[in-house]
Amino acid sequence: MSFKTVPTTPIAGQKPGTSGLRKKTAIFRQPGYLENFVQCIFDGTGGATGKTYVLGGDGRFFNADAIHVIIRMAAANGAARLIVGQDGILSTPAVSNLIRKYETDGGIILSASHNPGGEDGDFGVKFNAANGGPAPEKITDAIYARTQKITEFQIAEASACPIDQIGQFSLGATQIDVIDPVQDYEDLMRVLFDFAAIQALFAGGFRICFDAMHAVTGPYAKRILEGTLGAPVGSVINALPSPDFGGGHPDPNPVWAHELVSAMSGPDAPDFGAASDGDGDRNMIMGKDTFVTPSDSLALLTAHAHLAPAYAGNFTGVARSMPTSQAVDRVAERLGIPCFETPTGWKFFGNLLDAGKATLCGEESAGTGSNHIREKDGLWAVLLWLNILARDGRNIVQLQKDHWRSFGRNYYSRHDYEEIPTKAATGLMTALRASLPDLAGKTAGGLIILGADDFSYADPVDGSLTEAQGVRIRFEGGSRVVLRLSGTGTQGATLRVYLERFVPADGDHAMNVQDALSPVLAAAETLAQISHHTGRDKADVIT
Ligand code: VG1
Ligand code: CO
Repeated sequence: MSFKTVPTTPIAGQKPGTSGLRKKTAIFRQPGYLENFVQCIFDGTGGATGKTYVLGGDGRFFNADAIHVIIRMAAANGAARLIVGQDGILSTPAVSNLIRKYETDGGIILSASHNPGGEDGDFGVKFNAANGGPAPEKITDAIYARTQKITEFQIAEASACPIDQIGQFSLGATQIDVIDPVQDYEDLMRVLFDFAAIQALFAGGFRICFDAMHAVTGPYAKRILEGTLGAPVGSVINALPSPDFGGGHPDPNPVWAHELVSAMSGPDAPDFGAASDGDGDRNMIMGKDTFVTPSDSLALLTAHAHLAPAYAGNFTGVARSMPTSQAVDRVAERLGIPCFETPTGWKFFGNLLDAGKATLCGEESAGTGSNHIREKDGLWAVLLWLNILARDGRNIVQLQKDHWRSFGRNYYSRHDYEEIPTKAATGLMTALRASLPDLAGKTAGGLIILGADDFSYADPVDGSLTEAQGVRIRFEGGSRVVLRLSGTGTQGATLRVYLERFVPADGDHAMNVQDALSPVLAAAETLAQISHHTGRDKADVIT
């Protein structure tokens, strides 16, 4: 085995987005594409010499090939040790846990998360820092700067590495530990939650349907839900990770997780339904014939987290991404704890969690998590819900109704306009931004505008400023619309329009969600001229 230095030249467009570098799989498979980016991760973080990394991915097409390339590159760059999931499998939250537990220098996650996989799908690489969280902007900026200057990469000439066997091997001076992907994660969950109460819940006949969407959470959910906690065999569906996620779109929302939605409807539906995404960091929660919006889930979890051992008497604050509904703000206010509002993307929660300012965090896109790691965590959210249901005694549908009766309901929906021409999307945002200063006091769609701005975030811990994170327009009565462009797509641009309407505690909580939001959508259309810019008269995906 020998190491070689391969001359290369910069490749345009290797700029990490909301969550790592995401491109079409075919682009990642071009000679040198992955190698360039991985070398820049090492170079942009002070080199790999003597360092330890966690390495794994969500099992999508090209996962195993990429793992082999990265092992050979880490060895050639002088890394001391790699911790690799068996068969190259690790969920994003499992990686975050391993980085923290074994105090490594960081981790590399191969995933394009909720984006479809396969030869014609998407691939991605995320770098997580030593705190277990997604690299903050100053690190991703340094990595990107390197991609524009790179001249060579280092790689070992080695035959296939035995990552299918749990155990240890070495490549040059680098030690590679191939581990069981689930065990350390399960050990952590056991400490956080009242497993005995959840076991008793299942023993009493409680039924769950967990849709792993042919993605990475399958092995985790099978082992923990059906194995340790005693849910009936068959409770976890689509449990085998497949390279193209069974041809589906591993995005846990009512549109893509339709198999779960139909399982949860009708008189014989299970008591609780959940789904997770490609890399296991997101969750979707359902009751019988009921979808719990991620924003409501965050609010409900915050209100009841004290029923889980990890959060009893130990709750300092909560944080949500800006487009996430303001339901959790009301809970935080009543609990007398701070509520932080951050830009979209989990990397912005890291400092708040490290500083002990936030205990729970969440995003409207079905990401929920806590200070137990530095990523959102799909199965964790399911277990927290189960812990709450086991200890509270009410069912999820009743809990949600009671919550609205107490706090009011934030009707909420996201409308996505996908794969629109980039020029049209930026044209819409530019025109909208230009109109903001004059909006206050005007009326749109029958709603009076209280104020409008382009969200910028000053990190309360390190003071870093992140600007132009999306336009928010506030209306009288607590309604709101937010517009921003996605940072995870790989083709054209995706416009996300987030609609929210508040109905007080004594109001009507039983309206059809889209009907309830139609005045807010009308206002968004008037203010942003969506159909004019996009040429579409409605969204492609409504969740
Ligand atoms: C989307 C979501 C965002 C999430 C991000 C990564 O980003 O809106 O809330 O953090 O995906 O999720 P965007 O820029 O497309 O709106 V995933 O599960 O990559 O890890
Ligand atoms: Co994800």
